[in-house]
Amino acid sequence: MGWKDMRKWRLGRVEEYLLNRIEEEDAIHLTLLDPERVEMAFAEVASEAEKGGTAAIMVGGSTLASQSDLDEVVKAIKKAVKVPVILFPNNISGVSRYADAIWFMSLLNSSNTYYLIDVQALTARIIKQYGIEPIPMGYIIVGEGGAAGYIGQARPIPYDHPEIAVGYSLAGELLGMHFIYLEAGSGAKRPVPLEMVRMVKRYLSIPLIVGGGIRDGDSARRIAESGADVIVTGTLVEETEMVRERIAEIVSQISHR
Ligand code: 1GP
Repeated sequence: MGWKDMRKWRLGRVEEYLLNRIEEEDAIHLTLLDPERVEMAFAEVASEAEKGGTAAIMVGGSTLASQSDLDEVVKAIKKAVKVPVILFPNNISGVSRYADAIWFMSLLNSSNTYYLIDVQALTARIIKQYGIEPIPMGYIIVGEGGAAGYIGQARPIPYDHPEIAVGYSLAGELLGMHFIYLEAGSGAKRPVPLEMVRMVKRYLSIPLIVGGGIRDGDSARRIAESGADVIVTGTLVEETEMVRERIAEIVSQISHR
């Protein structure tokens, strides 16, 4: 595609789908599966999450090193669900040709240019070649930050400084990103504070994703009411046998409010 065609450029299929669902349902839920949890029955968990009402399956993990393991997991999930499978890459190993889309993300508050732009430069060409739909996203780590904060060499934004989160979120929007993701880190003891979600939402004109440490419908609802358009949970499905019910509980609390 030459630059002249760019004027006719439209949103990709998966992005369009996500925006439609947000519009129709107020807030949506995405399920994150980490291919490194080898004991997990990925296809079954994804299918149960879909039945519970999750809008898409995200696949990725902070320490994922094997692209071939990722391929197998993505293929298995693709066979089991109709909702899109979106990559959530941690590094060059986080790209699989079998996925529908990829969060083409930059860790905006990393202190290392590798996570800001270099890993994107290393993977951009194959993403285009494979025809995986890229969804540009600004990723911002707050509070504890978990493994993502540690590996990504982030300078996590303190919970009591929402104004800093506003600055990074808006910088992402003005740089042309389509989504902003406030991440407390997988398994965080405290999710992103409501005041931070509220303040970012007040200024932001693009959809806001919030994840990290969200375990139940109540906390998901409070975060959605504060302004999150997308709620991501990961650990939840690793800790329960009742994937469908637990996801359905969250979805019922955040959608059609
Ligand atoms: C991590 O935000 C996601 O990237 C999900 O976090 O595992 O705590 O649900 P949890």
